[in-house]
Amino acid sequence: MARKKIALIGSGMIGGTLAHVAAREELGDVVLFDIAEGLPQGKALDLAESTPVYNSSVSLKGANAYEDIAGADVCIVTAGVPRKPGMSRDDLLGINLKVMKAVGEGIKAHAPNAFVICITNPLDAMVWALQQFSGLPANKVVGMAGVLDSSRFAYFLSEKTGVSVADIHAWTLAGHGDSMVPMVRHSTVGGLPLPQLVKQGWMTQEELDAIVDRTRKGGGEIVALLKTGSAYYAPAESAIAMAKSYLKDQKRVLPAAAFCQGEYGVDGLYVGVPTLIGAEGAEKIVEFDFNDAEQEMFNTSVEAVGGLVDACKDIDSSL
Ligand code: TXD
Repeated sequence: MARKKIALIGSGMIGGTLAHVAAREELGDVVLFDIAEGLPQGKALDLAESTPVYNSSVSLKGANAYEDIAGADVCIVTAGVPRKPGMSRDDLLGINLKVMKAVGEGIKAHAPNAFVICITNPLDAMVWALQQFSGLPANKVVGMAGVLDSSRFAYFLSEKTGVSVADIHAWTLAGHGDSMVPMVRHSTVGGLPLPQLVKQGWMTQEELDAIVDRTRKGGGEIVALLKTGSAYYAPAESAIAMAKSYLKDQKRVLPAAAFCQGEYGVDGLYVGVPTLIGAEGAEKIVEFDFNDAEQEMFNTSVEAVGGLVDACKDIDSSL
């Protein structure tokens, strides 16, 4: 069987880390693409020079032309610009929307059969725009945010309880932003739903509330520490988990931004929902039972996503 091909659109901090992990895990040949000249070539060469050390047989190549992503099985998109001082959220939206247009057209022309994972912020709106611009089927385009947010939630729960992360299943759903919804009743530590942990004295309600709050602000906590950028190790690992589930048809159920068509009462938007990812892409959305409070938080988050998508439509009349 021929090696798989993984195209990384954007070769910045997350793109470079994605290439490193993909090479170490021998997921396939890697093409690092970027508009910056030299950056993807330099990272690809540095990484290629490391493959003899750990005996990885994949190739790594840097590229500035979309022709080089031809036939990719997976495209992971991190291309875009981060928010700079003085720039509004709308300014960022407009700039990254243009980037999604270029990337979407590049994928449509050269890798129309790929499974596409978008990471660029604002995530839920950018993955929607990328699907529109690429014209790929909605089940082949997903967004990564929930695996990361849920992993942060799981890590904080592990730190508090002393239970291995292997025995924690944490879920964070809805949009990727301050209104994300950590699912307290559906998340478990050693099989126990979180409210039971509180009842049994593993932690107080206040401590659990603080973990939920820290999860919501997890991205900002890293930005404040790094000062020069945002998180990249955990985001890259999260996208690799999604790519692997597709490439190996693992059929894992992962929290992903998937295109909802009636699920959870959402129609025509991408939001974070438990998604079965296999060889057909996003194969099925798993529907948790929500109580009224959970549904209300979910709806609030979905409204925020809808607002961003409307802003995209206002900026680009072709949408
Ligand atoms: O959970 C999540 N979804 C996220 C999202 C978690 C963390 C970070 N998240 C977002 O990912 C972040 O807000 C950014 O929008 C992306 C990528 O983050 P990264 O840290 O990798 O950003 P960099 O280092 O700035 O890299 C972006 C690269 C950079 O090399 C640019 O030259 C390139 O994107 N770029 C482009 N590449 C191709 N085509 C175009 N048009 C383009 N424009 C910029």
